[in-house]
Amino acid sequence: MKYNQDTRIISLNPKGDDRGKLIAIEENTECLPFSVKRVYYIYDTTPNVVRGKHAHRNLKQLLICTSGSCAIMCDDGTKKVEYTLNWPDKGLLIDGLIWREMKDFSKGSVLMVLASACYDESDYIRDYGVFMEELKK
Ligand code: T46
Repeated sequence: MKYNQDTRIISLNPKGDDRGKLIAIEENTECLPFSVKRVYYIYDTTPNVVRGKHAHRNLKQLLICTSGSCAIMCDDGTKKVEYTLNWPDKGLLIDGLIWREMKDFSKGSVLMVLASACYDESDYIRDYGVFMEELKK
């Protein structure tokens, strides 16, 4: 297959003292194994909505639920794994051709995403049949 396929939870390292916690993330490290070209965040999500429902051909992303919780279903075409993001010190790496759906957003949740490339609609596959066909290439 000509695409990467990797999903995994990455533990981030909080620096804590009696004032609270702080997490710093630097690019091209174990916490963030790519260079960041874009940051976006999803908030004020409508109850019971399912977002995503697409794959990316080449994008690498680290998803962090900085507030509240949400669930991310990742499908590599052979198996589906659901990850719960419910703490700011956990990130979900999604690298390459993975179908993803985000759901169960708690009230007030904020899902922050660090991405390896600028927004490019041509990197999206928004049809599940096309995604399965692309996997065979
Ligand atoms: C992903 C999941 C986790 C932009 O103009 N620039 C951007 O960088 C992004 C991400 C989106 N947009 C526009 C495109 C749409 O008109 O914002 C609107 C909503 O985007 P979309 O429907 O793709 O959002 P989600 O939540 O379904 O998916 C997003 C990312 O698009 C996607 O890359 O992996 O979050």
